[in-house]
Amino acid sequence: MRKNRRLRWAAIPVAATLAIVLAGCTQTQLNGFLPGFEGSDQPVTNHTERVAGLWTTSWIVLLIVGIITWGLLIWAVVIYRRRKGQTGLPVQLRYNMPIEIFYTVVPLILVLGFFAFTARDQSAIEARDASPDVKIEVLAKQWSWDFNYVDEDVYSAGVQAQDDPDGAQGAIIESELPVLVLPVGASVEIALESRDVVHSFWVIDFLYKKDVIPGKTNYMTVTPERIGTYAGKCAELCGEYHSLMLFNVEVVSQADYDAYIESLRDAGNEGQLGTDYDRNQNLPGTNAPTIEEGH
Ligand SMILES: [Cu+2]
Repeated sequence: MRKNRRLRWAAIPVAATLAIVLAGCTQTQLNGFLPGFEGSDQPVTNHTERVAGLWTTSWIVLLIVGIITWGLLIWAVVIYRRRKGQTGLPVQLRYNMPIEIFYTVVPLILVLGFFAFTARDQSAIEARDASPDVKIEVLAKQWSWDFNYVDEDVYSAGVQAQDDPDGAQGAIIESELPVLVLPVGASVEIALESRDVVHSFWVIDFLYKKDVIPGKTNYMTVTPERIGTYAGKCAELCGEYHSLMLFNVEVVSQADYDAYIESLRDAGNEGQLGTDYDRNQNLPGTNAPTIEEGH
């Protein structure tokens, strides 16, 4: 009883300190220093809070394990160090059943816990929407991106980042990067395809990347929730100009999205970019020569 009351009194300063410390934290710090949380309480996509939650919680658990382990290590090193005048081996300890069970069971629980939470979050993030509001087809190529707006039947074709001759060394002309425009609040399904080698579609602030593999279609399902421009890049070394394989994702209002689609139509970008420009024309099931034809 007395102990309980003391604990309760102790909880007040602890909670107050915690509140003050956390209140001083920026959104970025609270979310484990992941990008995309600065400047707004609105999450960038419907998945970013889930990703940040898994990341931050894992870090906290692992840091506690780390502090306990480092503490015990340093304690053992200091207490059991060789003193002046000591000779020979110290007392050798072995077959301590309780300790051995402890250091087998605790890591097992940790690994199973991390696995369970990761599997839970991954299945939520990877769940496909049966009827997405917007369907996009992304075609990766050495060294840029083409975007098909499937329902609207328009496209935009990209080129690799262009050097800015007036800028600093390594500067690029931002306005000439390929742009994927998405309406805010809409459930988007992005089909990822490659024209040549393996690439990886990475929108940094979406906290998500996925490999783009020739001959295979990967899917990304996401609802962008904050209007803004988000940098994207290829995250799989794909050749000489991999570093120039940049793009931007612009999340805009529905009206701005409709206007953008119209502008593509006005520019003559009607229809869909197909496999015609694929460098790989010999994938299984396409026009690879068979033995009968080739002999
Ligand atoms: Cu690439």
